[in-house]
Amino acid sequence: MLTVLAGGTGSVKLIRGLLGATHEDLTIISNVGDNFWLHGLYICPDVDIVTYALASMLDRERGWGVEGDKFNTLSQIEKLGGETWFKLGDRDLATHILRTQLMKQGRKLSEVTREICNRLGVKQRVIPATDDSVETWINTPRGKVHLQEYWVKRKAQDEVLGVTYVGAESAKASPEVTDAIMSANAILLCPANPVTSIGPILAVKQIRLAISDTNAERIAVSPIIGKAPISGPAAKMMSGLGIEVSPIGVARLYSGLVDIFVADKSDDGLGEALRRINVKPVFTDIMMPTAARELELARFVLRQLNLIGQVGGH
Ligand code: GDP
Ligand code: FO1
Repeated sequence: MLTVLAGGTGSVKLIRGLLGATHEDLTIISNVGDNFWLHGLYICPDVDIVTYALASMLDRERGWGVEGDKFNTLSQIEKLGGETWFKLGDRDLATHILRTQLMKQGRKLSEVTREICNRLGVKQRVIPATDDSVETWINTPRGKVHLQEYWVKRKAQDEVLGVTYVGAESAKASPEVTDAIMSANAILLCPANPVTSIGPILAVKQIRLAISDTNAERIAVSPIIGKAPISGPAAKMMSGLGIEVSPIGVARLYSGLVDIFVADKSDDGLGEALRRINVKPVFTDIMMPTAARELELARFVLRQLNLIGQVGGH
């Protein structure tokens, strides 16, 4: 079994590659830090991005939402004077409506996610990191705002003074999460925003402990090449927190939780510095602009874990 820690848009590129590269039993532990309430609905962007990708219905170009979705409801919400900064498509809205309804009946997020995955024919397990509320809030000169307000509504224009995972202190790992970590053959930390995607997962103490204690081999793929992320606000967040924006900065954040660190071949001068952080550095092309590159990087990762050629690995 391969257990994967995932955020959203960057993570699903590699997850899609893994789907094509292996028959390994995949379990995805999904970030919940960017979940929020809007229009009375509970929106779980990263859980949905992963679910839609596994159901082959993710809009590949945007990296979020349902492919070919229409925005009629959003247009009408605009006409009626509602908030439209977060683009919820018509079919995407069905997920949020159903999820909110089930949660209001007292069902846990992990149960509701399982139900939605089943309905969409997803065979892999998608488990939200926690059923408790953990929200990523960004401290800016204008005050503290939820990640979605910082990123989508205000388009990351504010300086980042700090990041807080509200609720993480008391949050418990979802049932099955610790088991998925302890009993896995390997753990993969996807190329994802280390502060807002992997950070909130690791902020749940039981999860961090399990990853630190497991006998599974642990591998991470860098979301940073040189001194810049491939997309998104990771650089602004890392530098705002005083973290070096480089593969080294990411590897330090994952210190004690990762055995192998995959960085871009253009960063192969960092081998010695990575070894000093106690990770085994490996270098390859880590950009995934096409489905073929997703597959190739997934195969590379599986080879590092000796999972290709085993249990159905192609
Ligand atoms: P988010 O929840 O939408 O921010 O998505 P993630 O956290 O999963 O992904 C964002 C991160 O993935 C960013 O830091 C990007 O630099 C990284 N990323 C995006 N595309 C790629 C890619 O093709 N290769 C690698 N290695 N990282 C990528
Ligand atoms: N990201 C945007 O930049 N703008 C949007 O309007 C937007 C809508 C959206 C709707 C559903 C969904 O599942 C994700 C959506 N995202 C949107 C992506 C999302 O905000 C981010 O990728 C993650 O939350 C960051 O971790």
